[in-house]
Amino acid sequence: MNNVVKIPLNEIHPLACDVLVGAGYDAAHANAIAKMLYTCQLDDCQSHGLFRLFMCIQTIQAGKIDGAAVPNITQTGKAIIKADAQGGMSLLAMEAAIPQLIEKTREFGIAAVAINRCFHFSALWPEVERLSDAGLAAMAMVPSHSWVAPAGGTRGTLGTNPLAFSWPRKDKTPFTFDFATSAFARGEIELYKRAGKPLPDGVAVDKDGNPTNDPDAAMAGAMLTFGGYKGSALSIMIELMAGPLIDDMTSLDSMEFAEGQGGAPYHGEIILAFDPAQFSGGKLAENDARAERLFADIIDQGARLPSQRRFEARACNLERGYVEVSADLYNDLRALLP
Ligand code: NDP
Ligand code: PYC
Repeated sequence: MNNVVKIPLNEIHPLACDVLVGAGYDAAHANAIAKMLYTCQLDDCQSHGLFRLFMCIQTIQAGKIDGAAVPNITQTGKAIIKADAQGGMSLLAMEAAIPQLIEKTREFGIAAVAINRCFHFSALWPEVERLSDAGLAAMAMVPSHSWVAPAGGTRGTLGTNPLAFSWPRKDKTPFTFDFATSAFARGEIELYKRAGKPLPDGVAVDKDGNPTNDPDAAMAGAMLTFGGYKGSALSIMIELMAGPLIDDMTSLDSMEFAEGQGGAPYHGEIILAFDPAQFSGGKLAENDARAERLFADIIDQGARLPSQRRFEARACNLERGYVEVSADLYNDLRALLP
């Protein structure tokens, strides 16, 4: 970033809340969204930090979301907890369900939350890290809109479909990854467009199916999955696990539901949690040591673990007390204030 603005940490949440409440979200939703944006911005996750305020505002302007929806949690005694977001943003439903997910995972060894009927705009790593903070391993998946062509195809069928995983580590930051199964997240292409930068090869094809490096042509055409047919298969799995498995929409359904309007996709989300104490038959220390040997061997050869950049960014931003965003983004964000 060339021209940057420093935003003090204590100004991020109020800035986001003022924008969200001004746009029509109630205080509970605004607070949950602002917390998520703060968490991502603190770790320099630019595509899903404060930048996502634009998507949140477009979503409410599109008129389909209920900015005051109260989530309904059911099947609380079972290993599969249902969290109906009732047409609101996903985050309040997620927050309401996580404590029960932790409790049921400790009881049964494995449990899941199916969030239904939610609008979804956010990164998944903060959710799986809530679970690894509680000593559990966890995975989360969501579809999005059918912007992404399957391997060998030319038109959007799949979503950008992120997959997040977190593994708890004693006295250390967890092993976490969280990435779109498309070569680039849509948010990342939007940031390239804002910066006037060409995309690298292999990210998208234009509307005629030809490779393109132009962000506008990519968004009008079809994005590509990462890793060819392998990413494509993972993406299809996510469609199934976070769609039909939990009685909710695929990315094709979600795109249709949007009727051409902008904003966050509307669909479901699945979060799975695993209790290492139960899976390992109580041999936790022995198996923690096995996992640590694996991580050590990776680091020893000069490779880095996913999330390492993020944890370093967090430490740096906490120490200096501010985050940096591009001046253009900051000005556009301030223009959203009522
Ligand atoms: P990135 O490609 O930027 O990074 C994905 C992961 O890979 C991160 O965990 C990252 O760690 C890690 N990583 C990056 N480089 C390396 C490396 N050299 N060695 C080891 N690990 C590495 O992610 P995406 O752009 O695909 O996704 C960004 C965000 O967008 C995600 O949080 C995702 O949840 C979100 N998203 C949300 C969607 C939704 O519908 N809600 C849809 C699509 C995406 P680090 O952070 O430390 O660099
Ligand atoms: O970046 O692909 C993306 C995305 C879709 C919905 C929220 N983020």
